[in-house]
Amino acid sequence: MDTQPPIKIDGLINELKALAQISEAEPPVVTRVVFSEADLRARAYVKSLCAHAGLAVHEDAIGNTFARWPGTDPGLAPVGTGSHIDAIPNAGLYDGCVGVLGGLEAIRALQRIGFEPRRSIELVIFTAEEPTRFGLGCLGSRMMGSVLTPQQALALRDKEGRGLDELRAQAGFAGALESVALPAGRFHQFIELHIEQGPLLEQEGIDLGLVTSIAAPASLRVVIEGEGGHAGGKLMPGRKDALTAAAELILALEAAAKSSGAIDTVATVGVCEVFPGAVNSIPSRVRLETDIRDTDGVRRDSVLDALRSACHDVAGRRGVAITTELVNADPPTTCDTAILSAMEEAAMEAGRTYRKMVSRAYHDSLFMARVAPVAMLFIPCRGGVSHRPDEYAAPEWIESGVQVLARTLARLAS
Ligand code: HGY
Ligand code: MN
Ligand code: MN
Repeated sequence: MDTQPPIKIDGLINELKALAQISEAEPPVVTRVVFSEADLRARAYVKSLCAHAGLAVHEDAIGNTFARWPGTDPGLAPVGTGSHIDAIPNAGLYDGCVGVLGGLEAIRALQRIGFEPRRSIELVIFTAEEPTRFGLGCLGSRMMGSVLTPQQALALRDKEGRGLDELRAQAGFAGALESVALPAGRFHQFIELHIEQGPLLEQEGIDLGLVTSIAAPASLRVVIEGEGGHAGGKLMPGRKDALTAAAELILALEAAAKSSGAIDTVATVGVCEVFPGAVNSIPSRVRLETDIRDTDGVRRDSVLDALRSACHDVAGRRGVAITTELVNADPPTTCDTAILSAMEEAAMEAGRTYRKMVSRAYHDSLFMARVAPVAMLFIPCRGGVSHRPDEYAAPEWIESGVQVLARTLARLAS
């Protein structure tokens, strides 16, 4: 492509900032949990931008949103791009949103130079990429990829006990859940622009990451039932403290990840719910939500097994009851070489530096890979920081990513 698609980076930054103002928390903190009032306002804002760009917008039965730029050959499967706009509590403004608003800007830049795609180009905004509401990430793309059935989705509950049906109806989404699953071939290819959520690109001074594989995420729910009691009256011998038992499990999980033999193995306990949660009452029940990932599925599963055996060991030694529930254990995905080549050519054409790399975070592309060839394009984020309000991507990083995304989309859609 000899004409440089003109990226209006100032306008894009303003849109990202405007989107960030739509939050359940005080700006600059972004919190936007799926189906919340803020989520719905954010969706309305992004859909208005898509409509203003002349895209045909529609939503599926759980709010996955599709904004299509019709191609000259409507009979061909479209090329997709996009990401998510929901945000975990205490998040920043770039995670997901760069892929949605950056994808829109890539389309607008191609429109500005009069490019006419043969294949339609479709921007996708996935519902519930974050696990905050239901404890399971990528709800929308899992259902699109038929990784999560409607029955499994209907069984999910948030901490108030509300289910998908109730919440999606309140949000104004209707239709059979079966209709969310995409038929094979619905998309020709799919590419997602995202911040790296790691430090490598910035450290190495490289403009772009061409993602070759996406790590395999798993989540194990652990519930420890001990015996409560008075913090003063109950002496230490014979206690069945659920929280000290949980503490042993948390450290065992950390040790298992650190001793896996690979730097790619990570494990986190992000949720620790203590009951009754009174300072002078011995914890009788603890719920742990654990997050275990690796680029290698077998290694990841060995850490899951180490945690399960630690549960068995601690239960026996401490006389507590421990139950585990596997929330998800997804395989890693390998990105498509044809899309990677198109991205590489586009980066060279745009004069940007790049490197191949893995994605340690999971993304909707992990599940879109079930129905189409996928790849991801990373831009740096300052200090590798993400899932924090100080998450930051410099305008020149974003511009470089959108520029190469636009060129890649033009290649794939020609
Ligand atoms: O947790 C993740 O990897 C993603 O940011 N939801
Ligand atoms: Mn995230
Ligand atoms: Mn994300």
